[in-house]
Amino acid sequence: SNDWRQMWKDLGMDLEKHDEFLAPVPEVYGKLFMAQENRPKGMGYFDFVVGDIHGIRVKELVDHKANGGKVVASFCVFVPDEIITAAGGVSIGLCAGAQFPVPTGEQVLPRNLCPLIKASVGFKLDRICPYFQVADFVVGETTCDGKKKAWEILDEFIPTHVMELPQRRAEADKALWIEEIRRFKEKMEKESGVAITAEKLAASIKIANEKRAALQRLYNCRKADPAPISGKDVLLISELAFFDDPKRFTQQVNALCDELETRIVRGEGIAEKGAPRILITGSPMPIPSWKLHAIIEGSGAVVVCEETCTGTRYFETTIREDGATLDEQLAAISERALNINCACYTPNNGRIEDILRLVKEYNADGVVYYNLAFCQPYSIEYRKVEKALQEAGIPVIKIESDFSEEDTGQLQTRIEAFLEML
Ligand code: BJ8
Repeated sequence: SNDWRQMWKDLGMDLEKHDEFLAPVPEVYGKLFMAQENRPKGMGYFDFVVGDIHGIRVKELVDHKANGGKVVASFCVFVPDEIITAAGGVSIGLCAGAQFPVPTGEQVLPRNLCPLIKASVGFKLDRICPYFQVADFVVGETTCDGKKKAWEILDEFIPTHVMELPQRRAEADKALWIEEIRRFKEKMEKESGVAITAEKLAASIKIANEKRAALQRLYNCRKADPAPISGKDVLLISELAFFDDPKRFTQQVNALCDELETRIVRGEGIAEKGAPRILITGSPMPIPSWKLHAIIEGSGAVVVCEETCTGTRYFETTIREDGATLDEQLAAISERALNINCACYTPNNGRIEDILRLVKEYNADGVVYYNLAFCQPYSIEYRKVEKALQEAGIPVIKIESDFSEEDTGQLQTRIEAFLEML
């Protein structure tokens, strides 16, 4: 609408490029999402959010800033939202899953680098992401080498605070991370002018935990056969979890779960009963990287779980709510990150245990190991995961890809062959 154009302009966006970027979305979205038969009605809210993806929510953030609040962008589930919210800020997860800004990212980054990093930086340079434009600053982390070094470049374009994330989980690492959490708390207090109290932090921990609980409930629904909702729709919801107002989002996810739980009782599904059930594990799938789900579900299978940061790694680890003092709360927040099994840790055997557990919990027939091109931590970890799955008799296939559509045909052939084997 015209209102949004003025807002985008005020945010310093490149309107022409932005039009070009958004132009194909309605058609792609219509084909992939709206055309699904027997889709849960509760998806209506999420369709609405996507339909106005750069509108109302951005306006809320602009208004939030006009009222003196901060908007903080981040790229990793380790970054503690709770501290941002406790200082009256809004946290936005900005990981990017589109091909469009990748060539621009390549102007300042090497080409043989993870597309997620190139897209993220490309979005800032292209000035086509209003969330990036509205953000006061970015929080980066020392996870993989690619991200760690990209923050130095991104900092040229938007202030970037880097949290040093431990690589292991020994006592020294725990001490480092809690210090980083404290340093971030001080940074947030300085930026916002708001003192973070135990009371405020308790409230924001609760909000974040409720969001995680709603996502867990949604995932639990997928354990039914037939699955009451497609993997695509759940992936979309997980992606929107990083942008939307947390309270409203939680309410909408819970409303959808009410409907799904009724469907389960009635034996209603989005796929046929007995359709092959797939667990995806690996690199994150930020919006709009829907390609793999589209191929798998287009071939008659259903994705029932994602062991990714746009999946279980985002919500399975919650924060203890029994901390009465700030120190106890900060300790609880720091524990959470150390319990997330990201391949950036060494060793990271917890991830293998998670995958084996999730295959059982979700009754998966096979595992698709999704590796973003040039993502080394996940690519290297494949060997161990593959071995554990083979020993457990669970079929697995490794798919290495990016956000472009160039390899769709080839992936389709490989996935179909894999599904036939199950
Ligand atoms: S906790 S997975 S969100 S670091 S895909 S940029 S690892 S080269 S995203 Fe991640 Fe946090 Fe870990 Fe999760 Fe690097 Fe790999 Fe790219 Fe990645």
